[in-house]
Amino acid sequence: MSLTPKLLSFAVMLALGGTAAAANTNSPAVGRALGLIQTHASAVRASASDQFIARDVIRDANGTEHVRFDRTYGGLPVIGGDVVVHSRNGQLVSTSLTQHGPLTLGTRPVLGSADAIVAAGGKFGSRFTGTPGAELVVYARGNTPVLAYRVHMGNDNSDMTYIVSARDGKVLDSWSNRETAGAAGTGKTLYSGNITVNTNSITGGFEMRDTTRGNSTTINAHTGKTSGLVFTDADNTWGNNANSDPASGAADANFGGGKTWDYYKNVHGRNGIANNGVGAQSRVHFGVKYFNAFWSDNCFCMTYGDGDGVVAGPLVALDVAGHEMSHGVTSRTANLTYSGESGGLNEATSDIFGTMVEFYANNAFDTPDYLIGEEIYLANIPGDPNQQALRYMFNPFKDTRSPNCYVGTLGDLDVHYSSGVANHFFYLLAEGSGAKAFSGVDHTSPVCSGGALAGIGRAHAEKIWYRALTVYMTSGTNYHGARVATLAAATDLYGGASAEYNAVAATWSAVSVN
Ligand SMILES: [Ca+2]
Ligand SMILES: [Ca+2]
Ligand SMILES: [Zn+2]
Repeated sequence: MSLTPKLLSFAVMLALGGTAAAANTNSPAVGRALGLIQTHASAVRASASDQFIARDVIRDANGTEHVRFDRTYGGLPVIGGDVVVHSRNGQLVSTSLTQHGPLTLGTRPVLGSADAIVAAGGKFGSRFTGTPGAELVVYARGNTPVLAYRVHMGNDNSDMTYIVSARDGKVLDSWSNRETAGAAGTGKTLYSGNITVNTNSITGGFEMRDTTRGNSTTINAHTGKTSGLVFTDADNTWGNNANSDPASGAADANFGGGKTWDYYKNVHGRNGIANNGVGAQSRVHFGVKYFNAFWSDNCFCMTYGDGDGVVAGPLVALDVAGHEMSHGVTSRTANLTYSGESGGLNEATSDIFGTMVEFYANNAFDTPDYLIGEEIYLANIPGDPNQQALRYMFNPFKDTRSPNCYVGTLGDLDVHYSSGVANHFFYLLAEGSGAKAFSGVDHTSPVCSGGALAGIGRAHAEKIWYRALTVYMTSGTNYHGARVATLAAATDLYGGASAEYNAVAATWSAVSVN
């Protein structure tokens, strides 16, 4: 039987599903993917009774589209029937799914829903609260799809789903809705107070694996230089807010990784560093007195040293985490070469987004500012207006090495200093020039030429930089090219005659980039 008539119902489902589904399911990519399902029914193992409801759309920089659908069969949800359609230029590239074949089963149950609830109660016990719900579904996770009831049953301590055969009442599957969403533990960090860490239940306790963020893991390198094992814990309370417990710094790294993931997801619609939903690994306690942190594309991981213990503690502060992970974003987008002016722009991109992650998290113990790495300096006293930091975006030359203003020889400097001009640009674009304070720290920012600047706010400035990075910058972009790229981004986002466009132009000129 042809799927053609079903296209109409696809369209209707899409319209109805629009508000409940993710915002990006309004994308035209959904229509294209539905068209591909129609012409490639066997690739998604579709039957004539199937309908597909878009749940997520990811579009890569190269135009490749990944549209995720849930499936229904005769109007019943199909558990295990979800599919991702990967396409490029309107052509099917591949599909991702686990359903073994097209569904052919009947949808008339032998048992009623009350029978299914009794069967589930045989597993859960009688101490459930409220009225358990039972819904007829197709259970397609096994080799032979069957008609079943999905029973939801819970109390204060437990929240369970049972799959009960609609033919004979056998409990086919069950899972805890709390565990599949990750277990929420407590992290006692070094720099960010006590925070929630998403972990994973394992036999005998928990592991530091965030199942809600692409299975990001936190690894203990045990002062070695090779990889180690994932942190585990019996009671899901991690660390003691001090270095005496190695899990404290792990909690910081986990927190930084999680906030960075959430920042890119919620502010920029990016699904993980590589935009593929896969979480990165964080490795802490690397080496002995190692005063650095780095991102590696090879291991898709961040590595944090413990600092020298004299000037600095472990480099697991939130802005450092955001900085390192943003190198991964850059490498998968503009891929700015890590030398010369493009290298400075690469470093600045990491400082910019590391700082935007700090503002996004808005943590009470690491309040937001435009300093990089201030939390790791052991001599810093909270509230002191003069904090020591690795870099100062509002006035880069405060470190006596990073120029505030563009000069032709900028590209000869180390990339951590040639980043200064772009950091300065971003600060001025977001916040404006002159005297200002964040978290009690003086942020007075000078201009190199022209009059005072007002700033357009962080929310627009970060969008402009992200679009410039992901759409217009390339590996060889220099400072002039960054000006061109951000102007193009501002045009796309706000219009060529917008206040934002004019501010981008004036702010680059204010740091001598023309
Ligand atoms: Ca801070
Ligand atoms: Ca900071
Ligand atoms: Zn860096």
